[in-house]
Amino acid sequence: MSATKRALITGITGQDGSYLAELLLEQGYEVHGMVRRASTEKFDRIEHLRDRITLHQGDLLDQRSLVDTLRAARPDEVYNLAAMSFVALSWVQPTLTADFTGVGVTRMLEALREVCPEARFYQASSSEMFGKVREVPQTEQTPLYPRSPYGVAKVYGHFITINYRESYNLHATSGILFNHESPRRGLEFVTRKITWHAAAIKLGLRDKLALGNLDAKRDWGYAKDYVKAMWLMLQQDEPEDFVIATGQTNTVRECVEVAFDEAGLGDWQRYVEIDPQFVRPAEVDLLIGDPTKAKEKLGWEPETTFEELIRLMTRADLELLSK
Ligand code: NDP
Ligand code: GDR
Repeated sequence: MSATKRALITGITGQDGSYLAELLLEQGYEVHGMVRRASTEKFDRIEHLRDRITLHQGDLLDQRSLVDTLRAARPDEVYNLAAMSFVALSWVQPTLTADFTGVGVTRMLEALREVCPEARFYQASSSEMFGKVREVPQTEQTPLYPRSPYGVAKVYGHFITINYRESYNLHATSGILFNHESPRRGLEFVTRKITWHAAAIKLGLRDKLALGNLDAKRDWGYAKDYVKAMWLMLQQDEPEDFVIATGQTNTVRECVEVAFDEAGLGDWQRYVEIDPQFVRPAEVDLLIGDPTKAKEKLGWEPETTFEELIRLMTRADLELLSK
């Protein structure tokens, strides 16, 4: 291992990838990212890091590019964050989701086995794997029952990571992360959709916010806190899986209430309408995680409450849209 640690992040252009890149740079890592080609360059979230990171062209659908990326980056740690991550779209593109989000993990693990089997591997598993509630709160031992093509693909990625750890003795870890959000969250996810619309309505840029199921409950944390847990997991001597969550659950309705309050809009019901197109074919009704193991073994704890998170996101959107 070289004196300066080298990390490769797939999905570096995403919400988590950008925060993780910042964290690893602060820790003195040489940071490499894998990006896929697009006809327009959309590197908004990592623009401020561009001169401090090295980017490699690659795609989870293409084995050759994964091998070449690992050869070029020579990482000590690989964070596999790339995925088709929007649950609702996974019903529209189910096989593509399976290929990116599921089988893509095997491609990455195969490339790692070939090029750098000593490297430590992090897989971005998800609370969406719990799906239909079998146990409250959910722990590392809770049985999985995914409720979306995305959730099913993540279960595959989760178990192939465990299987490669056990079959080939890799330092491979799955982080079962519950929902985490930030001002960098994509606009299609419900928290950001709400905070953006609250700001837009306040500034007179929109009149209404159309949502689906207001009763769904999620355990929402702050992405910046959660990427620390990813890093801590790979610093463990033995690879193990961890639930990362706040232990608190809130409804989508409560998220609306906090955002509209922060925007100073008064009664949110005047602006919100229910649109069936945002109701899912099968819903995950309740997620609440138990992060005890992460607290005990990693010393990790969330630092930001749900209410602080939604308020900071709303303020960020007010600032963004005021410009
Ligand atoms: P984002 O949607 O913000 O980012 C996804 C990233 O994956 C983007 O960089 C995207 O690149 C990249 N990507 C997608 N498909 C491919 C592909 N075929 N080849 C290469 N790169 C690809 O997701 P988040 O940052 O929120 O999440 C990171 C990971 O964590 C994902 O795997 C997600 O499923 C998982 N997760 C997220 C949670 C959350 O609440 N945020 C909770 C639990 C798990 P591009 O910019 O080109 O689209
Ligand atoms: P989720 O996040 O599906 O939990 O997946 P999302 O923010 O999309 O939905 C959360 C809940 O809100 C309800 N909802 C709506 N959702 C969206 N997107 N748009 C709406 O208009 C709307 N109205 C109500 C949903 O039905 C759902 O119950 C996220 C992703 O980041 C995954 O990649 C990750 O694995 C999981 O979190 C943990």
